[in-house]
Amino acid sequence: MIAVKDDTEAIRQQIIEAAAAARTFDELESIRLGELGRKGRVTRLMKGLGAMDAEDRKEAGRRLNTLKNQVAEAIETRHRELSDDALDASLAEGSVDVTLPVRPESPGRVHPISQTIDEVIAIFGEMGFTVAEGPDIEEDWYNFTALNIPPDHPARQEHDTFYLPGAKERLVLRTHTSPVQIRTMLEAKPPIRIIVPGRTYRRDYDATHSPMFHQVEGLVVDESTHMGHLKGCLIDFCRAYFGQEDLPVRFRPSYFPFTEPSAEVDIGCTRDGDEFRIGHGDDWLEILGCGMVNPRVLENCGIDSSLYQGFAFGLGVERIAMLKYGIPDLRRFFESDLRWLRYYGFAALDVPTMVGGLDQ
Ligand code: 2NM
Repeated sequence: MIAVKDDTEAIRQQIIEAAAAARTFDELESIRLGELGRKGRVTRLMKGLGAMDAEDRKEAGRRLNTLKNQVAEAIETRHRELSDDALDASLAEGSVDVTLPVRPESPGRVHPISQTIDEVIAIFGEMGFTVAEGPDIEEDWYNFTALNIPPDHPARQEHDTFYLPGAKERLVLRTHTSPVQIRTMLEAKPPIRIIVPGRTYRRDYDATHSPMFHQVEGLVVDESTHMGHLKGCLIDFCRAYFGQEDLPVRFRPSYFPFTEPSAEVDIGCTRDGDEFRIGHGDDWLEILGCGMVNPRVLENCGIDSSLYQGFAFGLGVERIAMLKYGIPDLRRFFESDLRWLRYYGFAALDVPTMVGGLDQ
């Protein structure tokens, strides 16, 4: 019926050459359909196998299968080459010389993460908090043990946390900024009133999680600090940050190893499918976690828990930036796409202050 041997050899040559010569994805796709599609040439040859006698079919079947695989591979190879070329072209087109000096007539934009952190600092600064910082690479004791996080807690598992290789003391990329609170309590005597903005790291990556993200945590420790202070402070923060004096704020019981009692803080919103509006409504959005510092944590830091008590809280910067500025996908924050930054970024001199509200 068909001289399978000669045919396959000629067809193979022809297709491989055609695939290698394709200049666009469309050209390549029409070659693929013409050969391997439902009515493609190779597909038709394979359908012809049914009409052969058993002996010929065995030999021809083997040849056609090999042909099909080689053709598919040639097409895939060309597809990869075209993708690489497209990437190279877009990199060349969008290249940025980061060594160039600033042009005063067209200054850069402030990244929404920096802007949001500055806004949070302005609000808590007004309440008397100072900013504390610490290392991104931490020891296990500061990141977990001192915070009363038990050995079997999921946050400690390899699966969720980046551990550094080769160290005798197990080093981790901090999973929250709380180790800075621990370092502060070890070094300073109460009263303590700090906020801690910074980078944090967890093994997670999708539209709402990035392996590197930002938190602001806060800590207040004094002789008579109580839950009322926690509530007043965080209600004020939510209302100032979202610029709504009567924003509904709700405290919902929760659990953290490092606080007791613990709560999640929600703000009021109206939801309509994926769309929502912050403010009065019959729905709630979670925006931060908080609680009274567990006395064990105070004792771990050498603070006498019979004399002192405190409250602490933590929030995700990307999350509150997305909510306030209507940014839909978290992954864009870290792609350094100048078009995105021009759109969502802030003017360099738009420094947040509490005078006249944050978002004039
Ligand atoms: C949160 C929620 C609740 C927190 C506790 C502490 C420390 F060190 F004082 F114990 N720092 N941060 C804390 C408490 C953080 O983040 C959602």
